[in-house]
Amino acid sequence: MRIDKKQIDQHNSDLQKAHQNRFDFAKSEIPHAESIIQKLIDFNVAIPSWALGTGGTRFARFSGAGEPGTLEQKMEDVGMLHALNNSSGAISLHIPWDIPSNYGAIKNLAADLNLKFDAMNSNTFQDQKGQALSYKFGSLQNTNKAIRQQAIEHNIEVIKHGIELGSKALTVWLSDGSCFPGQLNFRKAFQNTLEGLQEIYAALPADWKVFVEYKAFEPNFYSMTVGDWGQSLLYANKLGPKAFTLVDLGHHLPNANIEQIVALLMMEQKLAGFHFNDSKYGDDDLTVGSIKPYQLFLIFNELVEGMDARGMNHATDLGWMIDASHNVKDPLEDLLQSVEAIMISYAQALLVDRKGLNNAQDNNDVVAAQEILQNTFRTDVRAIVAEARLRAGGALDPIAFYRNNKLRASLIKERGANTIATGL
Ligand code: PSV
Ligand code: MN
Repeated sequence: MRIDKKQIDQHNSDLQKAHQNRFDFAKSEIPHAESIIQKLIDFNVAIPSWALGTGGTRFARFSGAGEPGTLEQKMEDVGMLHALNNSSGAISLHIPWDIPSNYGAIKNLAADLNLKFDAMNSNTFQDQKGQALSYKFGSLQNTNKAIRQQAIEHNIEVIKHGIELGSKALTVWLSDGSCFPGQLNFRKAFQNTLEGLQEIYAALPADWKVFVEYKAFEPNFYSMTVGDWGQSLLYANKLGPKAFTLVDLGHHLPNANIEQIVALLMMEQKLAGFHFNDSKYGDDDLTVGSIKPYQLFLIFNELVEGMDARGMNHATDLGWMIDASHNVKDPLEDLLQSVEAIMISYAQALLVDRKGLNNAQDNNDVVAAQEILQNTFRTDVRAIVAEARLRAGGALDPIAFYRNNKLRASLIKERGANTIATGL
C-alpha cells in the first residue's frame, strides 16, 4: 500500500498554523535551529524486518491483523513509515526469514520506496526446518566442528545475499553460552567462536563491516559467549579493522552505564552502532525512550560529542537501527513512536552547550554540568523535529495521519486479518 502525497499535503496544511506557532517559539529559544534541522533531515534509522509483525512473549503471541506476510510487504510497510517520517529509509533483513526470491525485483522495489538495505542479520539461534545439525548447544562455540562449520557457512550465505542487495554490513548475534556451571569450557568456547568469526570475517568484501552484538543473558542464563561489550571488543580487536561492537540497549545487566560504554567504544573507534529499544528489567524490547528517555538523551549526548571529536558524519558513520518487539501496540505506530523518540534525543544532543559543558567539566563544576544537561533535556524540541519532517516531505504528525487515514484498516483489507509476519 502506498500513501498518496496529496493526502500528506492536506494533513500538513490542516496542521500548519498550530505547528508554525510552536516552531516560532522553539526557534526563539534555539538560536541555531536551522543547522539542527538539516542534520535531522539527513538522519535515518533502519527498521528491522522482524519488528513489523507482533512479537509475542514466550507465553503467547497475540497476532495483530494485516501483518506483512512476505518480504515485499515488509518493505512496503517500511516504505510507508518512511513516507510519513522521512527518517526510516532503510530496512535490516534477517536471514533465513527474509531470503529474496528475486534480487532484481527486490532491489527495484527498494528503489521505488526510497529504501536502502541496512545490516544483514544471520540466525544461528534457532534450528530451521530441514537443517542438518542442531544449535541446541550453541553454534560457533559448539564442541562439534561440523556444527560450527554449518554456522560459518550460514553467515557466509547471509553475506552473499547482502552483496546482491547492496548491504554493507553483517550483524552477528549469537545466543551461544551455557545454562549451568560446568556446562562449558569458557576458554574453548571463546576460541571456537573467535575462529568461526575469523572465517566469516575473511568472507567479507573489502567495503563491508561485521558487527559483533553482545547480550548479557537470554536464552542462556549462566554464561553468554559474547556477553558484554568487553568480550565483543576482544573479538572485534582480534578480528581486525572491519569488525565493530554493536550496542543493543536491552542487552546489559541492570543499571549499566551505557553512555560510558558508548563513549569508550567510540574512543577505540570500535563502535558499530545501535539496536534501539527500552527496558525496565531485561531485554524487554520496549519502545525506545518509553521508560528511560533521559538515558537515551545521555547516550546521544556522548555520541554527538564523540563523533564531532573525530569528525565523523552523524548520519552515515555509525549503524542506526531499531530492534524492538511489539506485543500490545500496532507495530507501525510503535515504530513511528520509536523513530520520533530517537530524533528528539538526537536533536537535544545537538543542542547541548558543548563549550559550557567542557568548561564545567574542566573546573569540576558539577552543578553547572548538570544544569546544562538537564536544561537541554527539558527543552521541547518536538516542533523542530516536526519542521525537519515537513521540509523533507513527511507528515507533521505521522501517528495522527496513520490513524485518521485508517492505514491499518487498509492493510487488513489488502492482506487479510490472519496474516502472520515471519520473525520472532
Ligand atoms: C537478540 O535479542 C537480538 O537483539 C538480536 O539482535 C537478534 O538478531 C534480534 O534480537 C532478533 O532476534
Ligand atoms: Mn539486537
